[in-house]
Amino acid sequence: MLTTCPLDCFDSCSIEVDSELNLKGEKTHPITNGFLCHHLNNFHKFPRILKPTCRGEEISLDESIDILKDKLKTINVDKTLYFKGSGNLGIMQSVTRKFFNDHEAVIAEGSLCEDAGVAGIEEGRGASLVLSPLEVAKSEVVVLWGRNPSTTNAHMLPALKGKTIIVIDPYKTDIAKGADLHVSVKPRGDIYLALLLARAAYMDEMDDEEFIEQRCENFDYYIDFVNSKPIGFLESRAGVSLIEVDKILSLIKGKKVSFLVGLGVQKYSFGHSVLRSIDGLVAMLGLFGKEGCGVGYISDSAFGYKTPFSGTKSKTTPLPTVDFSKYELTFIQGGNPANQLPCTPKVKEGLKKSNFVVYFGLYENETSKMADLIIPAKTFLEKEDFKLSYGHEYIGRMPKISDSDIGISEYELAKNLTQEFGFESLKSEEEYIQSTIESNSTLREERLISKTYENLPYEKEFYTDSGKFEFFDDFYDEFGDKDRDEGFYLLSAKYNKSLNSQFQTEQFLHVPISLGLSDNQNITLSNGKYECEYIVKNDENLRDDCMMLFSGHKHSNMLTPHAISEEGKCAIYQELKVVICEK
Ligand SMILES: Nc1nc2c(c(=O)[nH]1)N[C@H]1C(S)=C(S)[C@@H](COP(=O)(O)OP(=O)(O)OC[C@H]3O[C@@H](n4cnc5c(=O)[nH]c(N)nc54)[C@H](O)[C@@H]3O)O[C@H]1N2
Ligand SMILES: Nc1nc2c(c(=O)[nH]1)N[C@H]1C(S)=C(S)[C@@H](COP(=O)(O)OP(=O)(O)OC[C@H]3O[C@@H](n4cnc5c(=O)[nH]c(N)nc54)[C@H](O)[C@@H]3O)O[C@H]1N2
Ligand code: SF4
Ligand SMILES: [Mo]
Repeated sequence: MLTTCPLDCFDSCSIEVDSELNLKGEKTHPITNGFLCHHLNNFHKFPRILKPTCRGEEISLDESIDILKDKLKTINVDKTLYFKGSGNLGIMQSVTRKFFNDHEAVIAEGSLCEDAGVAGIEEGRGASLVLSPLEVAKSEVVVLWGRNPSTTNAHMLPALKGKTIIVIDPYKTDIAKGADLHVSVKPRGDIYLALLLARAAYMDEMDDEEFIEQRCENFDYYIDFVNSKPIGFLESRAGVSLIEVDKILSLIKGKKVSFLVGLGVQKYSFGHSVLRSIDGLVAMLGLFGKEGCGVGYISDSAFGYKTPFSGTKSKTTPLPTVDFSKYELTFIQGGNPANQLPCTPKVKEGLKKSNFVVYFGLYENETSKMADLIIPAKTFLEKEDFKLSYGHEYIGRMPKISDSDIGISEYELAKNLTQEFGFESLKSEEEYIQSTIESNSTLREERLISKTYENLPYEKEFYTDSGKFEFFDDFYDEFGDKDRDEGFYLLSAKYNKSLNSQFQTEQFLHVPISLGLSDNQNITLSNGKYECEYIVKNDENLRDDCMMLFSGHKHSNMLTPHAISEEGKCAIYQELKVVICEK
């Protein structure tokens, strides 16, 4: 049978499952091309939670649900919090949100991931559409800008073969090592680099006058704004020289260029402006809506679709800075906030104070260890679902393939609670799934795709009120005006054997060789408020002003800030610098 990988990943692989539940990539799927990655190749090896527990004691599934119901009935809805992570991106995962919305509990809303960048994209383009590997394959040049597909997007790699590759990343990634050009931008410097590129491209008359005239708004203000920034200032903020800028421009001039932008560029308070600056450059070059061109980011997978479960009766609280201590009942599904939320000292303090924490998930993790009640989930093979992709146009069905005595599905749990509380009954799973698929899908060679991609992205329109691309003409960088020289940027990147904190994580602090530290030595870092000890690994791929932790490291968020982006309610992991504490 066929299903789809549930994980938070660009590729949404199509999977063949045999009668023994062995998983293989579907050979004829245009994106999956017959291979899966480490996570799904080893899926059955990772130990899952088998039994519900309450304060450490094993209980039956019915008992666990009775305890949850009792808490829901006795605790005030204003003191009840719903928090959902991104462990499984199936549409049906949010059915529990519907229950908590009907119950009028508080819903943690916002993003640990891409939403600062999305906010900027929506300001300029109106919607964040996918740039599929099938389109990237038609490019002549690919710019990997704060994105690392060899780890995070393996099914993009075939599309990069034979192309001119430019990597813009403070870390020398594996692809950067073999690239035509690697630009080791200063962290937080991408907006200045985008402006510098725009300025130099304009001087070189690379602006696409026809495209700008017909399809864009506000170009005159934009170019005045770009030209008002002194070149030396832009070079120093970007950490990139005009010579390197000229090299980039000479490689992309007159070519079909895809810009694949990742999380790296927007882990900052002004992340929305960074994406807007990159989009501005690309629009000025006239590279939207044309074959083999455009900007691809972590896109809006549900664009054009009518998704169920997004009721708005409830109050909300911003997810990246949620204060768990305010809640007497905290329900956490499919996430690991005690590891993945910024500023985990504060998160853990809050979880300790929250009277009753429920963890509904597949694996033991830092959060399950702090939970009062643990309810095991079913795996994606054991429940009905389907998935839209943020990296390509194909829609993935996820039918129930096997039975299991372990755990409960999100749908069954929500149905049970909905009945108990006398709320309007849920529709059948099939109804939710079918109506969502029908709301915006069509067939391409007998496979379901999103109708949005019958045309090239933005070929016909931008999705702004004017229908045109809107250039920006200002931004605010508070941090940039403070002392930028002291301490180290603490980068965070994804690890090839983990999916954030799931599966196999890595436990080192990567440091630049120039520091002269020894491998496996312990050092303590501080962000001015909290300190944390780490084990060192020398890494020749780092700039001298950077250190790096992989997402999922047990202390990856001990020193990240309790703060939120200016736009998009998004976490901003790299806003602060850290210093080494002298012993
Ligand atoms: N194997 C694996 N795959 C994954 C994941 C995983 O955990 N493991 N996570 C999935 C998820 S949730 C997401 S959101 C995607 C993310 O996918 P990506 O965006 O590709 O992932 P990141 O590793 O967060 O960031 C990419 C690069 O940004 C660089 N970077 C850091 N700071 C800056 C900066 O200031 N400027 C620039 N230009 N670059 C910078 C990092 O060095 C890194 O190489 O990947 C998904 N795929
Ligand atoms: N320092 C730092 N922090 C980061 C990042 C970073 O790069 N650096 N990346 C951020 C990003 S991009 C993201 S997307 C977030 C991700 O943060 P989280 O959403 O917390 O993701 P995971 O760590 O993958 O934890 C997901 C959990 O979901 C559970 N799960 C899996 N499948 C199912 C299921 O079908 N049902 C249920 N109920 N549970 C399931 C598993 O038990 C797993 O432990 O982290 C963010 N945090
Ligand atoms: S590459 Fe991504 S979608 Fe494919 S199996 Fe791995 S995690 Fe799943
Ligand atoms: Mo993410």
